[in-house]
Amino acid sequence: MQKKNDSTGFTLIELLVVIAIIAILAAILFPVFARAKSAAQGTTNLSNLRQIGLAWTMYAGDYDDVLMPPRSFVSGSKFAYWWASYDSTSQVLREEEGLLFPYTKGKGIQSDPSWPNRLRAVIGFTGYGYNYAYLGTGRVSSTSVGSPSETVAFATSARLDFLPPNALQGNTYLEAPSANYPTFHARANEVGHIVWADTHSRGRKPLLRSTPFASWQPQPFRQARLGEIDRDGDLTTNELFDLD
Ligand SMILES: [Ca+2]
Ligand SMILES: [Ca+2]
Repeated sequence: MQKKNDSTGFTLIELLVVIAIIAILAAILFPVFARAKSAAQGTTNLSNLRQIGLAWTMYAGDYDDVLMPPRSFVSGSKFAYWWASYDSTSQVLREEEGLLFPYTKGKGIQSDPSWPNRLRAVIGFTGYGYNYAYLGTGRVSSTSVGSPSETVAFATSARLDFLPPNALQGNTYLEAPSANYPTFHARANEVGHIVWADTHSRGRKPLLRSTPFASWQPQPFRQARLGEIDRDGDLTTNELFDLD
């Protein structure tokens, strides 16, 4: 005659061992999956930024080597920006009328698919910001950029909205350190991504502020992983943005 518990297959101890093994495997694998996801996110950003950088170079090629301006008048209350056109009267945004659209040959390059920001109607679904202060004045020749491989063109960018609910929003104009408003956004494994003026793209950790600056406290920016792109640690100089 068989014992009753033979037919159950597992003893309680065996079941507990199996559960423990599954728990250990999950603990090992989940961080791996999370890192893989972040790595994939970084790859998308690098690819998008590189295409934006190439499109930006082609734009200058078609306009007597003058680098893309911050915006271009279309008609009435409508302007074209690098990512889209926007009519402030009708509040209509058209990505296919963005200044870089003829060169990117498609929608979506201006957005980071892993960071679905749709919080600002005026800029739409964007994930990157332009070094507008130095490169995007509409009067800069591409030949006047002194060291293109050390000059930021575009980077992953966001901004803090200081109105409730203090959302983290897309930002299309990247600020240099001396502007005292960190907008370089690290959203993949604490790394942000940059396309430089020579169109090479790389990941980089933002310099996160630790002391009060202008009228701001550093904590909200640190928490949001918003920082600076700077080489010498002196935030009054913009050596990675300027034309020298
Ligand atoms: Ca500096
Ligand atoms: Ca420089």
